[in-house]
Amino acid sequence: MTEQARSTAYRTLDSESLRGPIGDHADVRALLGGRPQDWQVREVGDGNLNLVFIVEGPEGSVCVKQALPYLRAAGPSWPMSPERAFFENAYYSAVAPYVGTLIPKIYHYDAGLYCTVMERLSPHIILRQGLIAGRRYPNLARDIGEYVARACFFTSDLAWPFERKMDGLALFAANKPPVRITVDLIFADPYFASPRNRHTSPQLDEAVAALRRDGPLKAAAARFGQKFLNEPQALVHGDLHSGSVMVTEGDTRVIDPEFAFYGPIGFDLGAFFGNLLLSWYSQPGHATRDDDRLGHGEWILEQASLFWETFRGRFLALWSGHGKGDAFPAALFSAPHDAAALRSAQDAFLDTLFADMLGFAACKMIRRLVGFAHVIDFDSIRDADLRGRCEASALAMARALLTHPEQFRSMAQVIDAIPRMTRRQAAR
Ligand code: SR1
Ligand code: MG
Repeated sequence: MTEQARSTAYRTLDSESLRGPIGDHADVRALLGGRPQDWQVREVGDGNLNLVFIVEGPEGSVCVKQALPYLRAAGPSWPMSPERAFFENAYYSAVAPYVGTLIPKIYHYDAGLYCTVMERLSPHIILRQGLIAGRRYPNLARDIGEYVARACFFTSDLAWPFERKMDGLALFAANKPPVRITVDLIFADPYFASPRNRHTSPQLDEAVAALRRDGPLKAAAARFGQKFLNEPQALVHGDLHSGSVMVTEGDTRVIDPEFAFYGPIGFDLGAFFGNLLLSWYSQPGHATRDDDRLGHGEWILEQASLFWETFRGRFLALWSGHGKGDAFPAALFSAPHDAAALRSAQDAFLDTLFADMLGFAACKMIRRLVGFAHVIDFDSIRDADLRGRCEASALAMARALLTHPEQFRSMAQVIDAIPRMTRRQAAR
């Protein structure tokens, strides 16, 4: 069968049937070495949506990701177009010139199988698992801050003439199923009694009932939902939580951009920031006799702060050095006396991104605590009372971020509002 014929027919791959289509690519065969029938193949996907295979040959290994036509987490009763794999590849192509080695190498995309052959990241692990295990990553916050600044700046109207962004908008406007999931699972379901929701019960029953009675909170979440749909500032990853980052001590990679679309920059910022906060709130649940997690908690908060500062600094530097777009045209600010006005406008824009980051972070936290798809930061805490206490504290912080934004104008105010973990809490 030719490569073309194989790639036209979609079927769900398994560890036997993927050998044919993968083996058709001479460069992948060379990378793996040996014959397809001798390769070791195992399915390792643990996410909500896709199949993920590791293929190992005598010379090397690759990762193969295939989009299923339904949600893996729910099964065939919840269909979802596998087209998201196309947009994942389109996103990688769009940001690759700007983000260097912060994304994996892509070897092939099979448009018929909705399947990508990419670099196997090893010995990397998923960041969320590393944070649960109490590991530290010295480059992480700077790398992700740089990543979001570069990916978002260079896909915004600040960097290029608007025609370029409009082409991107037209392309990614078709990535509707992931946007539908976000609209429903982040900005709607958590705030009413949707059958898809779950929470730690009975421990969180009262907190969840209070959340669903809280009119100002629901209005704030709805405003961020509206912003999500109405502010195509840049091409955003769309799902930049700690499960979408793979790490070693010295290397950071962003993966899984299948939710990519033109949206608010604060959505990516908030995803990463909110998941660091979730990790912080889950730490008492991972404390042991030997490790009270107090130091780890402090480190996580330092990273949250460093992430924002890195993003802010890099975004401003790019704006000053590469602002060739139709937003804030350079011609308007060419005289020395224009510098102050531009600087003030830049600061004001970064302030709006900061506020957006916090609001979206809060929405992301709430959905992981009381919505459909939870996170193992909390789910792996077996003592339900302890888990409930951790989750209730995280929920309270998220509610405060959404309902009292005036109290969180700076990172210091955010960090100060996070209750210091006590030795007693950590030891429980
Ligand atoms: C039903 S899909 C649930 C979540 O998994 C993905 O990682 C996204 O975060 C999505 O919201
Ligand atoms: Mg994902």
